Amino acid sequence: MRIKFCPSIMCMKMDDLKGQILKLEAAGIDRFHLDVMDGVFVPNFALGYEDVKSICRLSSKPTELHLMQSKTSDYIDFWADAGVDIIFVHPEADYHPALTIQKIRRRGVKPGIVINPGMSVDNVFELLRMVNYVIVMGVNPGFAGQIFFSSLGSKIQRLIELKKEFDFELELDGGCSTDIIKEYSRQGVDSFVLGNNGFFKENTSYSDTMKRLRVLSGDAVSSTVPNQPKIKILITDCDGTLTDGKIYMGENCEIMKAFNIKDGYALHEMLPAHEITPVIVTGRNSEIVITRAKELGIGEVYQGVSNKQKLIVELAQKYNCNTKEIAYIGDDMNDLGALSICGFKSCPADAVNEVRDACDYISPFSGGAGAVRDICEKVIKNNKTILI
Ligand code: S6P
Ligand code: MG
Repeated sequence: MRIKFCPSIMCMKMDDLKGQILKLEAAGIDRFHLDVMDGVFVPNFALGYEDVKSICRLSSKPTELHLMQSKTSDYIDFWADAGVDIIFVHPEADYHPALTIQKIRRRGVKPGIVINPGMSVDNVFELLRMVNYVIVMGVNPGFAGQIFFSSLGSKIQRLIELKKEFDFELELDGGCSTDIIKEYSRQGVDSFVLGNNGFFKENTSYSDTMKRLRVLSGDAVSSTVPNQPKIKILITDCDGTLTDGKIYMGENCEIMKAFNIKDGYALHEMLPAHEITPVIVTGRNSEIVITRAKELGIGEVYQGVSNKQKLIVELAQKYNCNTKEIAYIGDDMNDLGALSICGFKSCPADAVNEVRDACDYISPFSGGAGAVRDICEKVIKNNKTILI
């Protein structure tokens, strides 16, 4: 799923509300985060009814309201009337948070809960079944520009697991620096509130910052490289790319690896149908790779390759093409040289950071979990948009 980015209106220049909203939308944000603070639940004030109503009217993107307000339950109709799409409440603000959630849903608005740094998942466990969204606060609520609590990792991990069972979207709010976004988007957090940390205090334009966030969170926006020629060869590494990187060893030293059927279809059917030659290049040696390649009809398999970059130059000569007409998929440090000379540089979501930083396209899928299929589709799609 594409990561969602939700700029916090509170951190925006308020002297040009309409202009800022339009700029943010043009930059590719996903929804607006609107903080309401009542001076009681948190020691600060932010956004009133008329502000929220204007923002909802001006925005063509969904709006999410983060209510930092005591007795939230009494105000659900009031806020729903302002036209928001999602309402987040702090469970501790009401005696009966489940009732508040019901009230939100009855108004046709999607409910969410917010878990403060000092509150545990166990306290809100039953509510997780009732909501569409869960925010983990990275800071104590009330002010922008604070630093993300470093102790939240296990709480976030637990919610990443629970969201599969309860089907909610998991968002982080407060202190979402680029490092935090990079780390947690890879782990499975779905959305991030953008404030002073990773967005409004950056020196680049909203558009450029959004592009950078999309790439570092593994989203697919920068997959078309300017002046990219058509791809003729797609080279993939094996371990960690065509597989999940694990090697299963039996007691008699027999080794097993798992390949993904969807990746296989792309290499066997889709690439040849689009005149792209699939190649496997790996640093290890294994009969398993030969067997799998045979099954897929891949004639070009190079194993035990210590210098992948050199091999790519040789392959380009053999196929009478430029290395810019080669796409490469790799996941680890020994792929960096190869990636540096290929025209389309890509990796699975769980590639090491150095490789992710070097790539044009980071698949949202991990190695062995469909990354190669996804990248093949991307390359084929890009080829179709290139005329020569
Ligand atoms: C904080 C509020 C947030 C802030 C956001 C700003 O109480 O809930 O939504 O607007 O945290 O982000 P940053 O990067 O300045 O912390
Ligand atoms: Mg907030």
